[in-house]
Amino acid sequence: MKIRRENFLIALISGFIFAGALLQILSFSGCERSYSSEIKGTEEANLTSAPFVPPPISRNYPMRVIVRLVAKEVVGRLADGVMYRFWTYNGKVPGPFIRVREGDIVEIHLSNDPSSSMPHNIDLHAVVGPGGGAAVSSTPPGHTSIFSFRALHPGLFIYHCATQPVPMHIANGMYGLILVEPREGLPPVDKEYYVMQSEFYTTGEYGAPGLQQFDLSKALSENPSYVVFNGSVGSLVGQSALRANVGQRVRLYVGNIGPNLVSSFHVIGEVFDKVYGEAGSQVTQSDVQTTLIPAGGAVIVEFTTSVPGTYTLVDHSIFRAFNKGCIGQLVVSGQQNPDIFSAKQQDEIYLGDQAINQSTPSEQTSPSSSTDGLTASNSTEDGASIYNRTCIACHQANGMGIPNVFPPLSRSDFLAKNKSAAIEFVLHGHSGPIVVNGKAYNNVMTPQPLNDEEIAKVLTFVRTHFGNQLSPVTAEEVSRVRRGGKLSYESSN
Ligand code: HEC
Ligand SMILES: [Cu+2]
Repeated sequence: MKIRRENFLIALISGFIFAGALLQILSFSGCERSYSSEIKGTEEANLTSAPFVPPPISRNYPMRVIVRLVAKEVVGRLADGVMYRFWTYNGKVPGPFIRVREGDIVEIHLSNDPSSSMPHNIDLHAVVGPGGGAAVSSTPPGHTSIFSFRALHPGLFIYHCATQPVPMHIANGMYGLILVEPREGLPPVDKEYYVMQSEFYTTGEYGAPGLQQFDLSKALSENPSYVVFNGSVGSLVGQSALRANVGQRVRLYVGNIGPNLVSSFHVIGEVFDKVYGEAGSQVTQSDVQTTLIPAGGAVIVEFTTSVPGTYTLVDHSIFRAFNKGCIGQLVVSGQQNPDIFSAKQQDEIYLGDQAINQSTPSEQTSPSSSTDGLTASNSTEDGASIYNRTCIACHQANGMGIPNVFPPLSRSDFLAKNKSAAIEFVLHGHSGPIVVNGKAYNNVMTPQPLNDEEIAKVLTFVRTHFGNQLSPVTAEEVSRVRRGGKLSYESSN
Protein backbone atom coordinates (compact mmCIF):
# COMPACT_ATOMS: atom_id res chain seq x y z
CA MET A 1 0.00 0.00 0.00
CA LYS A 2 2.64 2.43 1.13
CA ILE A 3 4.95 1.73 -1.79
CA ARG A 4 2.14 2.16 -4.23
CA ARG A 5 1.30 5.56 -2.83
CA GLU A 6 4.91 6.64 -3.24
CA ASN A 7 4.88 5.48 -6.83
CA PHE A 8 1.75 7.43 -7.38
CA LEU A 9 3.32 10.58 -5.90
CA ILE A 10 6.38 10.19 -8.11
CA ALA A 11 4.16 9.77 -11.15
CA LEU A 12 2.19 12.86 -10.15
CA ILE A 13 5.29 14.99 -9.64
CA SER A 14 6.93 13.88 -12.88
CA GLY A 15 3.62 14.56 -14.56
CA PHE A 16 3.76 18.15 -13.32
CA ILE A 17 7.33 18.50 -14.49
CA PHE A 18 6.39 17.13 -17.92
CA ALA A 19 3.38 19.47 -18.18
CA GLY A 20 5.61 22.37 -17.19
CA ALA A 21 8.10 21.49 -19.90
CA LEU A 22 5.25 21.21 -22.40
CA LEU A 23 3.98 24.65 -21.43
CA GLN A 24 7.50 25.98 -21.82
CA ILE A 25 7.66 24.58 -25.36
CA LEU A 26 4.19 25.88 -26.19
CA SER A 27 5.07 29.30 -24.92
CA PHE A 28 7.72 29.51 -27.60
CA SER A 29 5.52 28.24 -30.37
CA GLY A 30 2.32 30.18 -30.13
CA CYS A 31 0.52 30.71 -26.83
CA GLU A 32 2.74 33.44 -25.58
CA ARG A 33 4.66 34.24 -28.71
CA SER A 34 8.23 35.19 -28.02
CA TYR A 35 10.20 37.52 -30.25
CA SER A 36 13.78 37.76 -31.15
CA SER A 37 14.67 41.22 -29.93
CA GLU A 38 17.52 41.40 -32.37
CA ILE A 39 16.50 44.19 -34.69
CA LYS A 40 18.36 44.12 -37.97
CA GLY A 41 18.29 47.59 -39.49
CA THR A 42 15.71 50.28 -40.12
CA GLU A 43 13.29 50.75 -43.00
CA GLU A 44 10.60 53.23 -44.04
CA ALA A 45 7.13 51.68 -44.04
CA ASN A 46 5.54 51.33 -47.46
CA LEU A 47 2.15 52.99 -46.84
CA THR A 48 -0.81 52.62 -49.23
CA SER A 49 -4.17 54.35 -49.57
CA ALA A 50 -7.35 52.29 -49.55
CA PRO A 51 -8.28 50.03 -51.25
CA PHE A 52 -4.64 49.07 -51.79
CA VAL A 53 -2.43 47.05 -49.48
CA PRO A 54 1.40 47.06 -49.35
CA PRO A 55 3.05 43.86 -50.65
CA PRO A 56 3.64 40.96 -48.23
CA ILE A 57 6.73 41.13 -46.05
CA SER A 58 9.39 38.74 -47.31
CA ARG A 59 12.08 39.12 -44.61
CA ASN A 60 12.36 36.60 -41.78
CA TYR A 61 13.85 38.90 -39.16
CA PRO A 62 12.53 41.93 -37.25
CA MET A 63 13.37 45.51 -38.21
CA ARG A 64 12.71 48.99 -36.92
CA VAL A 65 9.95 50.27 -39.22
CA ILE A 66 9.37 54.00 -39.51
CA VAL A 67 5.76 55.05 -40.11
CA ARG A 68 5.23 58.71 -41.02
CA LEU A 69 1.72 60.05 -40.50
CA VAL A 70 0.45 63.60 -40.86
CA ALA A 71 -2.80 64.66 -39.18
CA LYS A 72 -4.56 66.99 -41.58
CA GLU A 73 -8.03 68.56 -41.64
CA VAL A 74 -9.30 68.65 -45.23
CA VAL A 75 -12.58 69.36 -47.02
CA GLY A 76 -13.46 66.43 -49.28
CA ARG A 77 -16.25 64.58 -51.06
CA LEU A 78 -18.62 62.48 -48.95
CA ALA A 79 -21.09 61.83 -51.79
CA ASP A 80 -21.90 63.47 -55.12
CA GLY A 81 -22.49 67.13 -54.32
CA VAL A 82 -21.92 66.54 -50.60
CA MET A 83 -18.78 67.82 -48.89
CA TYR A 84 -17.43 67.29 -45.38
CA ARG A 85 -14.55 68.67 -43.32
CA PHE A 86 -12.67 65.42 -42.67
CA TRP A 87 -9.97 65.04 -40.04
CA THR A 88 -7.49 62.61 -41.56
CA TYR A 89 -4.21 60.80 -41.41
CA ASN A 90 -2.25 61.68 -44.56
CA GLY A 91 -5.16 63.57 -46.14
CA LYS A 92 -7.40 60.54 -46.81
CA VAL A 93 -10.20 58.60 -45.12
CA PRO A 94 -9.37 55.94 -44.12
CA GLY A 95 -5.72 56.61 -43.27
CA PRO A 96 -2.94 54.56 -44.88
CA PHE A 97 -2.62 50.80 -44.53
CA ILE A 98 0.41 49.99 -42.37
CA ARG A 99 2.03 46.56 -42.78
CA VAL A 100 4.68 45.29 -40.38
CA ARG A 101 6.00 41.94 -39.17
CA GLU A 102 5.48 40.38 -35.77
CA GLY A 103 8.46 41.32 -33.58
CA ASP A 104 9.19 44.55 -35.48
CA ILE A 105 9.69 47.78 -33.60
CA VAL A 106 7.29 50.27 -35.12
CA GLU A 107 8.43 53.86 -34.83
CA ILE A 108 5.52 56.25 -35.31
CA HIS A 109 6.31 59.79 -36.44
CA LEU A 110 3.06 61.69 -36.05
CA SER A 111 3.11 65.23 -37.40
CA ASN A 112 0.19 67.60 -37.02
CA ASP A 113 -0.17 69.97 -39.97
CA PRO A 114 0.31 73.64 -39.03
CA SER A 115 -3.12 74.37 -40.56
CA SER A 116 -4.89 72.07 -38.09
CA SER A 117 -7.36 73.59 -35.66
CA MET A 118 -6.58 71.21 -32.81
CA PRO A 119 -4.15 68.63 -31.44
CA HIS A 120 -4.31 65.02 -32.68
CA ASN A 121 -2.73 61.74 -31.62
CA ILE A 122 -2.86 58.01 -32.43
CA ASP A 123 -4.08 54.94 -30.53
CA LEU A 124 -3.09 51.76 -32.34
CA HIS A 125 -4.91 48.64 -31.16
CA ALA A 126 -1.74 46.66 -31.99
CA VAL A 127 0.14 48.45 -29.19
CA VAL A 128 0.68 46.85 -25.80
CA GLY A 129 1.07 49.95 -23.63
CA PRO A 130 -1.05 52.71 -22.07
CA GLY A 131 -3.67 54.23 -24.37
CA GLY A 132 -2.27 52.37 -27.34
CA GLY A 133 0.13 55.28 -27.67
CA ALA A 134 -2.45 58.05 -27.44
CA ALA A 135 -0.92 60.15 -24.67
CA VAL A 136 2.67 59.86 -25.84
CA SER A 137 1.68 60.84 -29.38
CA SER A 138 -0.44 63.87 -28.49
CA THR A 139 0.70 66.51 -30.97
CA PRO A 140 -0.32 70.17 -31.28
CA PRO A 141 -0.52 71.78 -34.74
CA GLY A 142 2.90 72.33 -36.25
CA HIS A 143 4.65 69.65 -34.17
CA THR A 144 5.84 66.06 -34.62
CA SER A 145 5.79 63.35 -31.94
CA ILE A 146 7.82 60.16 -32.13
CA PHE A 147 7.27 56.99 -30.13
CA SER A 148 7.79 53.32 -30.79
CA PHE A 149 6.27 50.00 -29.83
CA ARG A 150 7.01 46.33 -30.33
CA ALA A 151 4.45 44.53 -32.54
CA LEU A 152 3.90 41.60 -30.19
CA HIS A 153 0.62 40.25 -31.56
CA PRO A 154 0.02 39.18 -35.13
CA GLY A 155 -3.36 40.20 -36.58
CA LEU A 156 -5.17 43.08 -38.22
CA PHE A 157 -5.74 46.09 -35.99
CA ILE A 158 -7.52 49.42 -36.05
CA TYR A 159 -5.73 52.65 -35.34
CA HIS A 160 -7.54 55.91 -34.61
CA CYS A 161 -7.16 59.33 -33.06
CA ALA A 162 -7.96 59.44 -29.34
CA THR A 163 -7.77 63.16 -28.65
CA GLN A 164 -10.62 64.67 -26.61
CA PRO A 165 -13.44 64.62 -27.60
CA VAL A 166 -12.47 61.14 -28.81
CA PRO A 167 -15.77 60.21 -30.51
CA MET A 168 -15.61 63.34 -32.64
CA HIS A 169 -12.05 62.71 -33.83
CA ILE A 170 -13.15 59.22 -34.84
CA ALA A 171 -16.42 60.35 -36.41
CA ASN A 172 -14.59 62.93 -38.52
CA GLY A 173 -12.33 60.36 -40.20
CA MET A 174 -9.19 59.68 -38.15
CA TYR A 175 -8.75 55.92 -38.49
CA GLY A 176 -7.09 53.19 -40.50
CA LEU A 177 -5.69 49.65 -40.31
CA ILE A 178 -2.34 48.16 -39.33
CA LEU A 179 -1.54 44.54 -40.24
CA VAL A 180 1.00 42.71 -38.12
CA GLU A 181 2.01 39.71 -40.20
CA PRO A 182 2.84 36.57 -38.23
CA ARG A 183 6.56 35.73 -38.32
CA GLU A 184 5.91 32.89 -40.73
CA GLY A 185 3.89 35.24 -43.00
CA LEU A 186 0.36 34.82 -44.31
CA PRO A 187 -0.41 32.24 -47.02
CA PRO A 188 0.09 33.87 -50.43
CA VAL A 189 -3.00 35.04 -52.35
CA ASP A 190 -3.52 36.76 -55.71
CA LYS A 191 -5.29 39.94 -54.59
CA GLU A 192 -5.40 41.79 -51.30
CA TYR A 193 -7.62 44.80 -50.63
CA TYR A 194 -8.24 47.25 -47.81
CA VAL A 195 -11.86 48.10 -46.98
CA MET A 196 -12.94 50.20 -44.02
CA GLN A 197 -16.52 50.80 -42.93
CA SER A 198 -17.55 53.92 -41.05
CA GLU A 199 -20.48 56.23 -40.34
CA PHE A 200 -20.89 59.95 -40.86
CA TYR A 201 -23.31 62.04 -38.82
CA THR A 202 -24.25 65.09 -40.87
CA THR A 203 -26.80 67.79 -40.16
CA GLY A 204 -28.37 67.18 -43.59
CA GLU A 205 -30.10 63.95 -44.51
CA TYR A 206 -28.49 61.48 -46.94
CA GLY A 207 -27.73 63.32 -50.18
CA ALA A 208 -28.46 66.83 -48.88
CA PRO A 209 -26.02 68.90 -50.95
CA GLY A 210 -23.27 71.28 -49.87
CA LEU A 211 -20.76 71.33 -47.01
CA GLN A 212 -22.20 69.30 -44.14
CA GLN A 213 -21.59 69.85 -40.44
CA PHE A 214 -21.11 67.16 -37.81
CA ASP A 215 -24.40 66.47 -35.99
CA LEU A 216 -23.85 65.50 -32.35
CA SER A 217 -27.47 64.56 -31.62
CA LYS A 218 -27.52 62.10 -34.54
CA ALA A 219 -24.24 60.65 -33.29
CA LEU A 220 -25.67 60.24 -29.78
CA SER A 221 -28.77 58.51 -31.09
CA GLU A 222 -26.54 56.34 -33.33
CA ASN A 223 -28.50 57.36 -36.40
CA PRO A 224 -25.97 58.20 -39.12
CA SER A 225 -26.93 59.88 -42.39
CA TYR A 226 -24.14 57.90 -44.10
CA VAL A 227 -22.65 54.46 -43.69
CA VAL A 228 -19.82 54.02 -46.19
CA PHE A 229 -16.83 51.97 -47.24
CA ASN A 230 -13.52 53.82 -47.58
CA GLY A 231 -14.71 57.25 -46.59
CA SER A 232 -17.33 58.18 -49.19
CA VAL A 233 -20.36 56.97 -51.09
CA GLY A 234 -19.23 55.19 -54.27
CA SER A 235 -15.55 54.87 -53.31
CA LEU A 236 -15.57 51.22 -54.42
CA VAL A 237 -18.05 51.41 -57.28
CA GLY A 238 -17.73 51.60 -61.09
CA GLN A 239 -14.27 52.85 -62.11
CA SER A 240 -13.11 52.43 -58.52
CA ALA A 241 -14.45 48.88 -58.02
CA LEU A 242 -12.12 46.19 -56.68
CA ARG A 243 -10.96 43.84 -59.43
CA ALA A 244 -9.96 40.20 -59.79
CA ASN A 245 -9.90 37.46 -62.42
CA VAL A 246 -11.76 34.18 -62.33
CA GLY A 247 -9.78 31.62 -60.34
CA GLN A 248 -7.89 34.17 -58.26
CA ARG A 249 -7.69 34.02 -54.52
CA VAL A 250 -8.86 37.25 -52.89
CA ARG A 251 -8.12 38.38 -49.34
CA LEU A 252 -10.02 41.33 -47.90
CA TYR A 253 -8.77 43.21 -44.87
CA VAL A 254 -11.95 44.76 -43.55
CA GLY A 255 -12.08 47.18 -40.66
CA ASN A 256 -15.11 48.73 -38.99
CA ILE A 257 -14.42 51.81 -36.91
CA GLY A 258 -18.09 52.47 -36.22
CA PRO A 259 -18.02 54.89 -34.38
CA ASN A 260 -21.29 53.25 -33.27
CA LEU A 261 -22.54 50.49 -35.53
CA VAL A 262 -21.52 46.85 -35.77
CA SER A 263 -21.10 45.61 -39.35
CA SER A 264 -22.67 42.48 -40.81
CA PHE A 265 -20.15 42.20 -43.62
CA HIS A 266 -21.27 40.25 -46.68
CA VAL A 267 -20.25 39.93 -50.32
CA ILE A 268 -23.32 39.22 -52.45
CA GLY A 269 -22.63 36.14 -54.57
CA GLU A 270 -19.57 34.89 -52.68
CA VAL A 271 -18.99 32.64 -49.69
CA PHE A 272 -15.92 33.26 -47.52
CA ASP A 273 -14.00 30.01 -47.40
CA LYS A 274 -11.70 31.35 -44.67
CA VAL A 275 -12.53 33.86 -41.95
CA TYR A 276 -9.97 35.09 -39.46
CA GLY A 277 -12.61 35.93 -36.86
CA GLU A 278 -12.19 39.40 -35.36
CA ALA A 279 -8.99 39.58 -37.44
CA GLY A 280 -6.94 37.55 -34.97
CA SER A 281 -4.17 35.24 -36.13
CA GLN A 282 -6.31 32.09 -36.45
CA VAL A 283 -8.69 30.98 -39.18
CA THR A 284 -11.81 30.49 -37.08
CA GLN A 285 -14.40 29.50 -39.68
CA SER A 286 -14.90 28.22 -43.22
CA ASP A 287 -17.87 28.57 -45.57
CA VAL A 288 -19.26 31.74 -44.05
CA GLN A 289 -21.91 33.98 -45.66
CA THR A 290 -21.84 37.03 -43.37
CA THR A 291 -19.33 37.90 -40.67
CA LEU A 292 -19.74 40.33 -37.79
CA ILE A 293 -17.22 43.11 -37.35
CA PRO A 294 -17.43 44.89 -34.01
CA ALA A 295 -17.08 48.65 -33.82
CA GLY A 296 -13.37 49.23 -33.40
CA GLY A 297 -12.58 45.82 -34.85
CA ALA A 298 -11.69 44.06 -38.07
CA VAL A 299 -11.89 40.80 -39.94
CA ILE A 300 -9.84 39.05 -42.62
CA VAL A 301 -11.79 37.02 -45.19
CA GLU A 302 -10.65 34.96 -48.16
CA PHE A 303 -12.33 33.34 -51.13
CA THR A 304 -11.45 32.16 -54.61
CA THR A 305 -13.49 33.62 -57.46
CA SER A 306 -15.16 31.12 -59.76
CA VAL A 307 -17.65 32.98 -61.93
CA PRO A 308 -17.23 36.33 -63.73
CA GLY A 309 -19.53 39.19 -62.78
CA THR A 310 -20.01 41.97 -60.28
CA TYR A 311 -20.07 41.06 -56.60
CA THR A 312 -21.46 43.62 -54.18
CA LEU A 313 -19.89 44.30 -50.80
CA VAL A 314 -22.47 45.34 -48.23
CA ASP A 315 -23.23 45.74 -44.58
CA HIS A 316 -26.17 43.33 -44.61
CA SER A 317 -28.04 45.61 -42.22
CA ILE A 318 -29.40 46.29 -45.61
CA PHE A 319 -30.95 49.74 -45.46
CA ARG A 320 -27.45 51.00 -44.69
CA ALA A 321 -26.34 49.50 -47.98
CA PHE A 322 -29.09 50.71 -50.25
CA ASN A 323 -30.10 53.93 -48.50
CA LYS A 324 -27.01 55.13 -46.66
CA GLY A 325 -24.21 54.33 -49.08
CA CYS A 326 -22.59 51.17 -47.70
CA ILE A 327 -21.99 49.47 -51.05
CA GLY A 328 -18.82 48.38 -52.83
CA GLN A 329 -18.15 46.25 -55.88
CA LEU A 330 -15.73 43.51 -56.81
CA VAL A 331 -15.65 43.02 -60.58
CA VAL A 332 -14.48 39.55 -61.59
CA SER A 333 -13.41 39.06 -65.21
CA GLY A 334 -12.83 35.85 -67.11
CA GLN A 335 -14.45 32.82 -68.67
CA GLN A 336 -17.99 31.82 -67.81
CA ASN A 337 -18.21 28.70 -65.70
CA PRO A 338 -21.62 27.09 -66.41
CA ASP A 339 -20.68 24.10 -64.31
CA ILE A 340 -20.91 26.36 -61.24
CA PHE A 341 -23.36 29.04 -62.35
CA SER A 342 -25.51 29.12 -65.49
CA ALA A 343 -26.55 32.24 -67.30
CA LYS A 344 -30.32 32.80 -67.31
CA GLN A 345 -31.58 29.68 -69.03
CA GLN A 346 -35.12 30.74 -69.71
CA ASP A 347 -37.52 33.58 -68.98
CA GLU A 348 -41.08 32.38 -68.73
CA ILE A 349 -44.25 34.21 -67.89
CA TYR A 350 -45.69 33.23 -64.54
CA LEU A 351 -49.13 34.53 -63.74
CA GLY A 352 -49.85 32.60 -60.55
CA ASP A 353 -53.51 32.78 -59.61
CA GLN A 354 -54.25 35.07 -62.50
CA ALA A 355 -53.61 32.20 -64.92
CA ILE A 356 -57.11 30.98 -64.04
CA ASN A 357 -58.67 34.20 -65.24
CA GLN A 358 -56.75 33.90 -68.47
CA SER A 359 -58.85 31.03 -69.77
CA THR A 360 -62.27 32.46 -68.99
CA PRO A 361 -64.23 33.16 -72.19
CA SER A 362 -64.81 36.85 -71.46
CA GLU A 363 -61.06 37.45 -71.17
CA GLN A 364 -60.32 35.68 -74.43
CA THR A 365 -62.51 38.07 -76.34
CA SER A 366 -60.92 41.09 -74.72
CA PRO A 367 -59.75 43.43 -77.52
CA SER A 368 -56.19 44.00 -76.21
CA SER A 369 -55.31 40.45 -75.37
CA SER A 370 -52.50 39.53 -77.70
CA THR A 371 -49.05 40.74 -76.75
CA ASP A 372 -45.92 38.76 -75.97
CA GLY A 373 -47.70 35.90 -74.29
CA LEU A 374 -48.97 38.34 -71.67
CA THR A 375 -52.45 37.78 -72.92
CA ALA A 376 -54.39 37.81 -69.71
CA SER A 377 -56.14 40.99 -68.79
CA ASN A 378 -57.48 41.01 -65.33
CA SER A 379 -60.25 43.44 -66.07
CA THR A 380 -61.63 43.37 -62.55
CA GLU A 381 -58.51 44.96 -61.07
CA ASP A 382 -58.45 48.74 -61.29
CA GLY A 383 -55.45 51.04 -61.62
CA ALA A 384 -55.33 51.83 -57.93
CA SER A 385 -55.05 48.21 -56.87
CA ILE A 386 -52.40 47.48 -59.52
CA TYR A 387 -50.49 50.47 -58.14
CA ASN A 388 -50.82 49.15 -54.60
CA ARG A 389 -49.67 45.72 -55.69
CA THR A 390 -46.67 46.72 -57.80
CA CYS A 391 -45.50 50.33 -57.59
CA ILE A 392 -46.15 51.26 -53.99
CA ALA A 393 -43.03 49.60 -52.55
CA CYS A 394 -40.81 52.12 -54.27
CA HIS A 395 -42.93 55.11 -55.26
CA GLN A 396 -44.86 55.06 -51.94
CA ALA A 397 -48.57 55.31 -51.19
CA ASN A 398 -48.67 59.05 -51.79
CA GLY A 399 -46.63 58.86 -55.02
CA MET A 400 -43.89 60.97 -53.46
CA GLY A 401 -41.16 58.30 -53.76
CA ILE A 402 -38.19 58.42 -51.38
CA PRO A 403 -35.77 61.36 -51.51
CA ASN A 404 -32.63 60.54 -53.51
CA VAL A 405 -33.69 56.93 -54.04
CA PHE A 406 -37.06 56.63 -55.79
CA PRO A 407 -38.36 59.57 -57.84
CA PRO A 408 -41.83 61.00 -57.22
CA LEU A 409 -44.70 60.26 -59.57
CA SER A 410 -46.67 63.04 -57.93
CA ARG A 411 -46.39 66.18 -60.13
CA SER A 412 -43.45 64.55 -61.95
CA ASP A 413 -42.27 66.68 -64.87
CA PHE A 414 -40.80 63.53 -66.39
CA LEU A 415 -44.19 61.84 -66.39
CA ALA A 416 -45.83 64.92 -67.86
CA LYS A 417 -43.26 65.35 -70.63
CA ASN A 418 -43.12 61.99 -72.26
CA LYS A 419 -45.85 59.40 -72.23
CA SER A 420 -44.04 56.62 -74.07
CA ALA A 421 -40.98 56.87 -71.80
CA ALA A 422 -43.20 56.17 -68.79
CA ILE A 423 -44.69 53.19 -70.62
CA GLU A 424 -41.18 51.97 -71.46
CA PHE A 425 -40.11 52.29 -67.84
CA VAL A 426 -42.94 50.02 -66.72
CA LEU A 427 -42.43 47.57 -69.61
CA HIS A 428 -38.66 47.27 -69.53
CA GLY A 429 -37.53 48.93 -66.31
CA HIS A 430 -34.77 51.50 -66.21
CA SER A 431 -31.34 51.88 -64.69
CA GLY A 432 -29.00 54.80 -64.86
CA PRO A 433 -29.24 58.52 -64.29
CA ILE A 434 -32.56 60.35 -64.68
CA VAL A 435 -33.70 63.81 -63.56
CA VAL A 436 -37.16 64.32 -62.08
CA ASN A 437 -38.29 67.78 -60.97
CA GLY A 438 -34.70 69.00 -61.07
CA LYS A 439 -33.37 66.21 -58.82
CA ALA A 440 -31.01 63.52 -60.10
CA TYR A 441 -31.70 59.84 -59.44
CA ASN A 442 -29.49 56.92 -60.33
CA ASN A 443 -31.09 53.73 -59.25
CA VAL A 444 -32.86 50.71 -60.70
CA MET A 445 -36.51 50.31 -61.57
CA THR A 446 -37.24 46.68 -62.31
CA PRO A 447 -39.48 45.79 -65.29
CA GLN A 448 -43.05 45.29 -64.10
CA PRO A 449 -44.64 42.03 -65.26
CA LEU A 450 -47.98 43.50 -66.30
CA ASN A 451 -49.98 43.10 -69.49
CA ASP A 452 -50.87 46.00 -71.75
CA GLU A 453 -54.24 46.65 -70.17
CA GLU A 454 -52.80 46.58 -66.66
CA ILE A 455 -50.04 49.00 -67.63
CA ALA A 456 -52.62 51.28 -69.24
CA LYS A 457 -54.72 51.19 -66.10
CA VAL A 458 -51.92 51.79 -63.64
CA LEU A 459 -50.40 54.61 -65.66
CA THR A 460 -53.83 56.17 -66.13
CA PHE A 461 -54.27 55.98 -62.39
CA VAL A 462 -50.87 57.57 -61.78
CA ARG A 463 -51.47 60.28 -64.38
CA THR A 464 -54.80 61.27 -62.86
CA HIS A 465 -53.91 61.04 -59.15
CA PHE A 466 -51.22 62.39 -56.80
CA GLY A 467 -51.94 65.91 -58.06
CA ASN A 468 -51.39 64.92 -61.72
CA GLN A 469 -53.89 65.98 -64.39
CA LEU A 470 -52.58 64.20 -67.46
CA SER A 471 -54.25 62.30 -70.29
CA PRO A 472 -55.08 58.61 -69.75
CA VAL A 473 -53.05 55.79 -71.30
CA THR A 474 -54.76 53.18 -73.47
CA ALA A 475 -53.82 49.53 -73.94
CA GLU A 476 -53.29 50.29 -77.65
CA GLU A 477 -50.66 52.88 -76.76
CA VAL A 478 -48.88 50.40 -74.50
CA SER A 479 -49.01 47.78 -77.22
CA ARG A 480 -47.50 50.21 -79.75
CA VAL A 481 -44.59 51.02 -77.37
CA ARG A 482 -44.13 47.33 -76.64
CA ARG A 483 -43.69 46.71 -80.38
CA GLY A 484 -41.09 49.49 -80.51
CA GLY A 485 -43.29 52.19 -81.98
CA LYS A 486 -43.59 55.81 -80.98
CA LEU A 487 -46.79 57.50 -79.96
CA SER A 488 -47.99 59.87 -82.70
CA TYR A 489 -48.38 62.83 -80.34
CA GLU A 490 -45.04 62.20 -78.61
CA SER A 491 -44.14 64.75 -75.95
CA SER A 492 -47.13 66.93 -76.77
CA ASN A 493 -49.17 64.77 -74.42
C1 HEC B 1 -38.24 48.46 -57.38
C2 HEC B 1 -38.67 49.81 -57.22
C3 HEC B 1 -39.68 50.35 -58.26
C4 HEC B 1 -40.90 49.84 -58.58
C5 HEC B 1 -41.56 48.59 -58.04
C6 HEC B 1 -41.45 50.74 -59.55
N1 HEC B 1 -40.58 51.75 -59.80
FE1 HEC B 1 -40.86 53.30 -61.09
N2 HEC B 1 -38.98 53.95 -60.73
C7 HEC B 1 -38.12 53.40 -59.85
C8 HEC B 1 -36.85 54.06 -59.96
C9 HEC B 1 -35.61 53.75 -59.15
C10 HEC B 1 -36.98 55.02 -60.96
C11 HEC B 1 -35.88 55.92 -61.48
C12 HEC B 1 -35.09 55.10 -62.48
C13 HEC B 1 -33.60 55.28 -62.41
O1 HEC B 1 -33.10 55.86 -61.45
O2 HEC B 1 -32.96 54.79 -63.33
C14 HEC B 1 -38.36 54.95 -61.40
C15 HEC B 1 -38.91 55.79 -62.37
C16 HEC B 1 -40.24 55.76 -62.74
C17 HEC B 1 -40.84 56.72 -63.63
C18 HEC B 1 -40.17 57.89 -64.31
C19 HEC B 1 -39.72 58.93 -63.33
C20 HEC B 1 -40.83 59.68 -62.61
O3 HEC B 1 -40.75 59.82 -61.39
O4 HEC B 1 -41.78 60.12 -63.27
C21 HEC B 1 -42.16 56.36 -63.76
C22 HEC B 1 -43.21 57.05 -64.58
C23 HEC B 1 -42.35 55.18 -62.96
N3 HEC B 1 -41.15 54.85 -62.34
C24 HEC B 1 -43.54 54.52 -62.82
C25 HEC B 1 -43.72 53.33 -62.11
C26 HEC B 1 -44.94 52.59 -62.06
C27 HEC B 1 -46.24 53.03 -62.72
C28 HEC B 1 -44.70 51.49 -61.32
C29 HEC B 1 -45.64 50.36 -61.03
C30 HEC B 1 -46.28 49.74 -62.16
C31 HEC B 1 -43.32 51.54 -60.90
N4 HEC B 1 -42.75 52.67 -61.39
C32 HEC B 1 -42.71 50.59 -60.10
C33 HEC B 1 -38.35 52.35 -58.98
C34 HEC B 1 -39.48 51.55 -59.04
CU1 LIG C 1 -7.66 63.82 -33.93
